[in-house]
Amino acid sequence: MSEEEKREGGDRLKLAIQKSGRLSEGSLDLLERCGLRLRRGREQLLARIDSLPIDVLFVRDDDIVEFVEQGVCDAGIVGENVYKERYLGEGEGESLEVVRYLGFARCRLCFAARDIEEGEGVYSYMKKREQEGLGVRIATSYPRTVRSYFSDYGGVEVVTMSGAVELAPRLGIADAVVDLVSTGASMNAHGLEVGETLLRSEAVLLSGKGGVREGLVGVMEKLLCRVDGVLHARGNKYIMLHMEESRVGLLSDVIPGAESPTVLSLSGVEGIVAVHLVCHEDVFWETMEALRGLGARKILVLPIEKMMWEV
Ligand code: PRT
Ligand code: ZN
Repeated sequence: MSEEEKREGGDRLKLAIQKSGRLSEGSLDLLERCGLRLRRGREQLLARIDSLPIDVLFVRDDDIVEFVEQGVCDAGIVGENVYKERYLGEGEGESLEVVRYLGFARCRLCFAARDIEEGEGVYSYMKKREQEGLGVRIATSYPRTVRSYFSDYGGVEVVTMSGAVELAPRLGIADAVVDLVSTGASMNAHGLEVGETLLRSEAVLLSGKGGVREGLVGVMEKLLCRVDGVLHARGNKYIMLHMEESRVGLLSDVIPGAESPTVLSLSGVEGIVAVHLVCHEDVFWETMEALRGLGARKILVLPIEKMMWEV
């Protein structure tokens, strides 16, 4: 990006998101739920938002941390794994901070090898290799994270690969791998068993540690408030049901935060009321069954789209 482009729109907050990949859909969905509609042509790398002074840049995920660090962008959405990998470098990334955990693109950075049990710890694997007089070569795209994690173990050699890491043992390049896993199917398809988890990751919103540029503080606050509203709503459900009025007090045994629900009378019906309440977690079938156990009927569970919930 040229100096001129950097200066242009200096009063607008620049947010970097992944152009295309596993973070894109979640990032765009979050922006939309925040009411930030993008004006974007198909191949455009930058899109304006009309409702707030925000420009969105579409880039490769690997560039996002660096862009925020260099001040090319004010904030960015990236996998925590990518941020941590950079943060572990000599001083790099230290000027950044995670301002929100966003709850999508969840995955684990895992150790995997052919000759281990599912979930096996690294320590027992290393011990076995040591007893056989062998060291371990680990292929990964996350060399800093791996070196740091294995710093207490001797005899570990890290082989850095930018992709196709799962193939390394079969190709004889390495004995084991450390790579991202969500279902584990890809590892298994390459004959590898998934062992210990080095890092759990999800998408995060990053910005500079000292906050954003002076003129953008208010915009960032607004953005964070909307993000919080979306995140909060995601973890909450709205429940409506009918039950005996005398049993309403028992609801808090089943649903956390149900101490003061809205109770409405039903016209022409004595002793039975309609109850409306917000449940601060996902509602599973077990919860529904427990509600029925309390005598609740006509139970409806609704998603909440947005929330501003001051207690
Ligand atoms: O092109 P660009 O550089 O922008 O994208 P990229 O190809 O480097 O990244 P991308 O889009 O693959 O992933 C972006 C981010 O998504 C990662 O940094 C993680 O934070 C997150 N994420 C979440 C994942 C996965 N889930 C995931 N499953 N990243 C990669 N995978 C891989 C996994 O390694 C395996 O190869 O997906 C494959 C399928 O996984 P299984 O376990 O379900 O078989
Ligand atoms: Zn990438």
